[in-house]
Amino acid sequence: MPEDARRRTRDPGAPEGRPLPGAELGPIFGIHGELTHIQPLGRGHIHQTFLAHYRADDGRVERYVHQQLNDSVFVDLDSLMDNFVRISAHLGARAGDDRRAVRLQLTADGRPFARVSGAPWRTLAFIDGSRTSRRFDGPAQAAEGAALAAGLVADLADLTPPPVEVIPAFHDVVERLNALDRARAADVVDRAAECGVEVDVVLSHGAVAVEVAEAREAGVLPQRTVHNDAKVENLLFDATSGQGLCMVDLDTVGPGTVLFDVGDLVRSGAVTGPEDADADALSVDPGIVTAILDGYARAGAGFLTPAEVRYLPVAGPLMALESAARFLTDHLQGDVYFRVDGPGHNLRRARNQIRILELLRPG
Ligand code: GN1
Ligand code: MG
Repeated sequence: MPEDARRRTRDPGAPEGRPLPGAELGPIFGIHGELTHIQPLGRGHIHQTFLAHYRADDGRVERYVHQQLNDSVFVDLDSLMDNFVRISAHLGARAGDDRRAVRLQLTADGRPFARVSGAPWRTLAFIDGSRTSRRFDGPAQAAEGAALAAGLVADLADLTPPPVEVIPAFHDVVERLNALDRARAADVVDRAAECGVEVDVVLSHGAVAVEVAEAREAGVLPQRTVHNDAKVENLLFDATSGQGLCMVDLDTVGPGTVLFDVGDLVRSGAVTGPEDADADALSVDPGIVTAILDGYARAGAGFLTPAEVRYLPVAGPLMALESAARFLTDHLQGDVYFRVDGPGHNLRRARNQIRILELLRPG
């Protein structure tokens, strides 16, 4: 291993100084080159993701993404990776261009993930010349991003059998609100007093969750295979042209309503700051909200029902509400789910999402 890679055995940005993976991963995943550089990638709250450079004998550099999977969040890794294999293969066959789909790099002995010193790891091919955004830079990019999300649903409509739901009731927003109520009552880390106002505000918005749950139950909002984590950071764009390439982070792809994806696009893409920015500084750009909703309706015209199109404006408030409830619940439970940079991080995220909810639903 070159000096550079050997020296960087700690991630300086991580509060716990988490170790960087070393040269042992390459051979496990059938990568023959020499590891020349490795660094943390992205801002995911669940897995730990790294970008690794390998130099082959002929001098060519190939880049791969190594991910240490969080198996306390995804407890059934076999189902997770069975979904992943089928979804990525299906999308890859559709794309016909290797920059337009995530490609899984199997282990040298043909498995989708490997245990290394007890920890589960998987590897993906890095998509060259791609970039991510934290939010949409204008209506054109918003429409492009919405088209990627609608395109994914269109492409997965004929994946049979459909992917299973790997985290049960993941977007059951009514249950998320009940869980928040229970977390406040249990108050296991003695934080309920400091965030009682926030909990009350979140619970006061429950009507939108009930409305959507009823529409789903009645079949007014059909069940489809959707992404289920369509925040803007999970969209890849061409670094030069800005054109949409594909969606990444396919772990939650499974049953749901299109509102989950549209809502995540709105709550993450139409706001002026990141998910943990102070709430006071935030605003929502109505032009971008419109571009997302119109862009999704246009790109999804081949499959969306009139009722789904009618419900699209509810998506942003629904997912901001769910996110606020989840961050607040995690704060009340002692920050056991989302990665945090210190105490209060989840509370800041929750306040941010409450602000977005209020900006999207004035009055
Ligand atoms: C998590 O893994 P990441 O950071 O892309 C979470 C999403 C949340 C998101 C909030 C499996 O996504 O549901 O919306 O954080 N994923 C899981 O940023 O819980
Ligand atoms: Mg994710």
